[in-house]
Amino acid sequence: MSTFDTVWETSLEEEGFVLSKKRVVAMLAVGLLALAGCGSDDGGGSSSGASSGGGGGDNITLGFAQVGAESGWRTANTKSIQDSAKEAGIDLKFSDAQQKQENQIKAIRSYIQQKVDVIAFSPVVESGWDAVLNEAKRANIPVILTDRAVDSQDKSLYKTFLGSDFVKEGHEAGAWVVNEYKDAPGPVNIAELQGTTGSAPAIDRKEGFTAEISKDPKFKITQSQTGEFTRAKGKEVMEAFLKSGKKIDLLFAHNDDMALGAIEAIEGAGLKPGKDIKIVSIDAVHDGMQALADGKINFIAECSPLLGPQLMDLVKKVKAGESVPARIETEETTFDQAAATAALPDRKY
Ligand code: GZL
Repeated sequence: MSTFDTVWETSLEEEGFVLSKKRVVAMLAVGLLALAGCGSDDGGGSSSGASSGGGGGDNITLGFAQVGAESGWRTANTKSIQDSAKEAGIDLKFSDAQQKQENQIKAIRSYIQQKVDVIAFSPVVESGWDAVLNEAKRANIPVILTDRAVDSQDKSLYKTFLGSDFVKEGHEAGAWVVNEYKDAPGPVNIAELQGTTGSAPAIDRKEGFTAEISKDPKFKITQSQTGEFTRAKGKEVMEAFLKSGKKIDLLFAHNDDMALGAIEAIEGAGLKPGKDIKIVSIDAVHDGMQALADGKINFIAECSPLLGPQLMDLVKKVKAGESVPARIETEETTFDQAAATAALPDRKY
């Protein structure tokens, strides 16, 4: 009889349980299998459980703290991450912070307590991450930034950044405006729907756009406010812009969802979006591309949400201790009406 058997039999008799060992081992096996499928404790927002599968992940557990579900872009980004984790055989613990930084910080802390192998997240805003990222560093859990960046000066707090160049997207949108109005005498009155205040895309897109239009003083941003990257808020703020009585020649929306909300407001005011008020946007999600093809939006700079496959490759490399580039930017393009019409049938999101 093995030592285990001796200890096992002894402890059970002392406890007064009369259970055959076979039955107890079977019960333990069932319990262990049930534990393997249990969900995550994200500490905030909503979460989904481990989604292992696919094989090849060598039992890697990734904790991902998502911004929220504020836009079509975010929905596509979440799907890409969840599908890619399954495909890569990586166990994904996922949380939705509902656009609140405190929920993302809680989620990261819960992943540290659960001792996940890697943490990845899209920081809802640029600032306020050093404390929790230092906690991950002290716990020897590597962190990958996806989509949005942080403004920390300590580059040792994360292994890499995977995402877009938002400043470039702003330049692309602004350059289209400068070209579109090259023969117009001016003034060209611009309303701006900014993304989430303090977020990297909002800060950087504004920087790039402003750099382009300030090449000619006829361009003036006469109204600018955050629409929080959502359709509802974009509509609400655009209604206020329209009610201000200030002339609006063009709307610059930091994402398609706010542009789509603004379209509802413009049509509600009896005006034609894309004609009475031209619209320039960023993302190129399906509904934005449809509005572009329909002539209600005039130009979109693409921002790809399909970061999942690259993220999972990075997770495996980082877990294996391999070196990875400090910054990995996604390939993107721009669309006018003809390009959107041609691209729509094959769009994945
Ligand atoms: C950009 C991403 C932004 C999108 C919005 O990478 O962070 O957040 O442009 C989304 O649609 O809400």
